[in-house]
Amino acid sequence: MKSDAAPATLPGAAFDAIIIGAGFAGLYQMHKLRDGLGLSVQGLEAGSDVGGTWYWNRYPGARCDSESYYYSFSFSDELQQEWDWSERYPEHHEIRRYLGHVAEKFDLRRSFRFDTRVAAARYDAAQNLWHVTTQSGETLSTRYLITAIGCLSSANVPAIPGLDSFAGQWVHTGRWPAEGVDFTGKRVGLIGTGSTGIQATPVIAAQAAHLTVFQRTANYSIPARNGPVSLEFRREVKANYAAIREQARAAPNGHPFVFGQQSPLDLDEEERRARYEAGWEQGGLRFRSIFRDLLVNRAANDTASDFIRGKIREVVKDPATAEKLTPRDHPFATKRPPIDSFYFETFNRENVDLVDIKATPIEAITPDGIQTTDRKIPLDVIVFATGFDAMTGALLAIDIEGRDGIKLKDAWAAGPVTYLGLQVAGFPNLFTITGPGSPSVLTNMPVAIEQHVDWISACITHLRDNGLATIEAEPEAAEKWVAHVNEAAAATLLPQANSSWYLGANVPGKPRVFMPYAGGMARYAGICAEVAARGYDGFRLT
Ligand code: N01
Repeated sequence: MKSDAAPATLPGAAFDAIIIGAGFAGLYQMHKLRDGLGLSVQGLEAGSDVGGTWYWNRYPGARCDSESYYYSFSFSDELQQEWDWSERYPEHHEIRRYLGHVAEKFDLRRSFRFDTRVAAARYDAAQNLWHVTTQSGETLSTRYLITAIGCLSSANVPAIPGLDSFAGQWVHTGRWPAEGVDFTGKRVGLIGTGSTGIQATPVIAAQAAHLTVFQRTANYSIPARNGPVSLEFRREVKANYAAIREQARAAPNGHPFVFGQQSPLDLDEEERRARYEAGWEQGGLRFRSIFRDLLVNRAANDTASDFIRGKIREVVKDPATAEKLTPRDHPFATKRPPIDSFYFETFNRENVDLVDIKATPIEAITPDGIQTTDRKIPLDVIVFATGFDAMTGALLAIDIEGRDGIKLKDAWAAGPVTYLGLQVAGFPNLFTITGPGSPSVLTNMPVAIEQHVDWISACITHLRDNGLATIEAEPEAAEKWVAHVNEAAAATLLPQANSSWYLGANVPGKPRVFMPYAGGMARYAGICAEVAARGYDGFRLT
């Protein structure tokens, strides 16, 4: 069959592909399909510009926890050679500038419609097309539908009684107003102490008249040790980019770090402490890779958890506050570990208070503040750093209907079921970039995104070259994959954090299922490559 056989069969108005989202994933997918394969592709994006997560997350202190030199695309050497990062951890403005530069360089904006939120998508078996309806009621048709909507994009605003009555301003960190929020002279309440709350706390405290942090679960955090990137470092990185990228792809989590080969249990107390101290000084997520077994051996993990608890006691001057800030209910790194710039130090400031809302829960929001079971805290601004309906929230916010009228929300009523995190049985030609069941949030995201985009693009090329028009996951393959995802999680300590968003525990009523694939990025990429090499084993191609 001719290589362009499948697209030629499409009715006139239908696109070959629609991509939802213009973040890292959507931009690269657009480039690959439009410029690489020559398909007709339409992008749809709810924001007013490119950026994805970085378009929405503009809260004070928002920066990436991956280091700038490897939190970027690897697909274009010209791009990686011409771009200069200014800091060890890129700040949100700088990442938006980077993605804007990518959009300019590859002329991507012209293929996206902005301010266009997708409301529904329906598979039409007779035509083998997806009909995609926007919130404004327009319907576009396409053969392939690709979601590039992010894993952490559906903001979780807790249903606290009285929120509507609040007379001040309230904001969610993942929907930060582009014009910013001026905290000068204000009494601010911040709810949530995940990566976001931990990044925002020191910056808000420095500006506000007073900051009250409402903590439900105490968290481990490692100092980021942010700072400017030297010219010398930049040169070295650029000279070695190929090797750095290869190392990132070969690593379990997409970070180009060498994991320690030892267990902390192999060392005596003094040497172990010296290693942890060195890791603490170096800062960042590298701390996790000092030893090989922190995420699989509870006794090994206890040594890291104890070390961090000791640091919190050293840094925070008031012992009662230090105790409240000390995590005891989950092992280190079983929830996504935050990294910070002077988070624990911030609780030594006169204008900062900590409220433990496990001990004294929030009862209500009143017109002038927050009422806990213990007292009323008057506030001018409330910041919700309460995270996201992770991994499935953004997909289920679209009314997706597959073959025979089956709705995605019904297919996933007991938790997401995917094959490789890439496809769902009953939803032909729908690809979910970094979908549940793929390593995604357990990795440095651009590595996971590039692997998915490359796989999907190669798959569509295969269909086209073989005169095929449909790919659909087999239900049995999806069931087996979910079992494997569960096995992979069970082989680690990750499921021990029972309040983790990896499990959906942060959203009331959400099924408790460990959603990302914990078997490692390199292993996962190998499985995907094998599946393709075996003629897309586990998929039905017609
Ligand atoms: O969200 P979270 P996040 N009442 O879910 C609390 C990525 N990220 O936005 O732990 C009171 O982690 C909740 O308490 P608990 C990164 O992958 C990346 O901080 O559920 N409190 C928790 O303390 C990260 O993991 C970067 O008991 C409530 C907090 O709110 C992910 O995004 C930067 C509550 C939410 O923490 C999400 O991080 C920032 C309620 N009803 C984030 N509901 C990078 O650098 C929730 N909480 C790339």
